Amino acid sequence: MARIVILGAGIGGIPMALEMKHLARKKQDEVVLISDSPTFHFVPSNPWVAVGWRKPEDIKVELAPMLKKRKIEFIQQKATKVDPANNRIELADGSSVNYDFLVIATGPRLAFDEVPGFGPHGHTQSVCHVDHAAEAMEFWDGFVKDPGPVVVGSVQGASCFGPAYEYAFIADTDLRRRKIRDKVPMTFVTSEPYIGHLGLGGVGDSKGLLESELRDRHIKWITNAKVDKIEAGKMFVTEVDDDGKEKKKHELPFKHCMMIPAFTGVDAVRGIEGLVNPRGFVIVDEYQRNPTFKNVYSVGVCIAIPPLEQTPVPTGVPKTGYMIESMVTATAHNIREQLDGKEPSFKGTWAALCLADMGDTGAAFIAQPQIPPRNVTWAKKGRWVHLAKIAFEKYFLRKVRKGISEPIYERLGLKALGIVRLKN
Ligand code: FAD
Ligand code: DCQ
Repeated sequence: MARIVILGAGIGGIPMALEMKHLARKKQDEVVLISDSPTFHFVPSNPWVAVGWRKPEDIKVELAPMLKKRKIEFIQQKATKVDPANNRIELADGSSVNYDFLVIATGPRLAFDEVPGFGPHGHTQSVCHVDHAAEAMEFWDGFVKDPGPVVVGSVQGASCFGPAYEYAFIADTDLRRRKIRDKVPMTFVTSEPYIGHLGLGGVGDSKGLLESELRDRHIKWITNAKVDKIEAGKMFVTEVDDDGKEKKKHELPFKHCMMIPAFTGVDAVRGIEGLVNPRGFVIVDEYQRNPTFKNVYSVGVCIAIPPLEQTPVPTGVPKTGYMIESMVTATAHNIREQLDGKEPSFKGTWAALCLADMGDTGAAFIAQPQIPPRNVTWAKKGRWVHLAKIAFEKYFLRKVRKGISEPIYERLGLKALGIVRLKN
């Protein structure tokens, strides 16, 4: 018998637990899920929460009942230390959990500390966690009564650019609906070398598409931007040229600011030799397995992926939902192979497929493989994307509530587009 432990119950961890349960040997294996939160959160909806289009409860799912039904053991505790040399995880209550296989799916630590004055404990709002988005919503309530300049974007070292664009367009849409957009000068500040780079060297004509959208909505932008510090109501930015040399200093006044931080791995894994890189991201091979500890796998934002190109201001590669699902499916199959005494052979396609909301419209991006030149590259704008994203939100939340590991139509729909999760 084997004890398979999944650490983290987010976009990666929940499908991981469900697919693993489905693929594990029915009588012999047990699947255990550890999370510091009693609820799942649909992170992609956080920007909607931040402007009050969703309530936090709308995008949360209570985990215990579903996991009980699926016979997955749930330990609601924060992991304080992963100890891969001893196949053990230490928990915040002082207890520990042993495993035969571990899947690390903790998502990111949000590195607000890397810029003075940055983050919910400093002078800016955040949409990276539902609790931050809930705070941002309260702030927004006050802001719309007394509006002023807004700064939105992503700082140096960020890898998750989509939500910054989404939030800018959603905030713009909300302000127009309230007929106060004219009182709000907006500036988009990003570490990307150009608008629409997205950490991916662009996807289709994402540069043209997003520049045009920013222009249409009168949102100014600064690219190649490094945020030096943030004070109450003021951001200090150094814009660099293509060689990384200082081009211009900006002082941007704001009444409201939301910037995406850089990510690192979580504290429970940081500094463990052989398991993680210097930023604390879990090192995995093409089978999602750690090369040093061969019973440890990792999926989601917490894995190490090298940047696809060096940019004048550091940026990282995004890890999006579909990519994460492909890592999950490969991992579940590979652990099953190890259970059967074989070597892992499944590789995720890591296809980047993403629906970005813009409030009243949206943009869909498909990139496969991630690094250009690509076999599939596509970016399109339309109201259907806004509607598709709402549909996907409902679908994913239902999947988590019911504990569905993978309905067949999900595969069928995407196969038609030439997108599959596993490489053959
Ligand atoms: P998470 O979903 O963050 O899950 C990690 C889980 O681990 C959490 O439940 C956390 O509580 C738990 N955890 C962490 N540390 C511990 C610990 N020490 N002990 C126990 N539990 C722990 N991708 C898309 O494809 N489409 C989108 O539209 C999209 N929108 C996004 C919007 C935002 C604002 C952000 C930040 C990201 C977005 N992404 C999107 C990217 C990506 O899909 C999400 O970041 C996704 O949540 C990543 O999934 P994950 O499982 O790696 O991490
Ligand atoms: O997991 C996903 C996710 O959550 C993190 C998203 O954020 C909203 C996504 O956009 C995934 C998988 C996606 C991509 C969803 C694309 C669905 C497209 C369906 C198209 C069907 C065509 C017939």
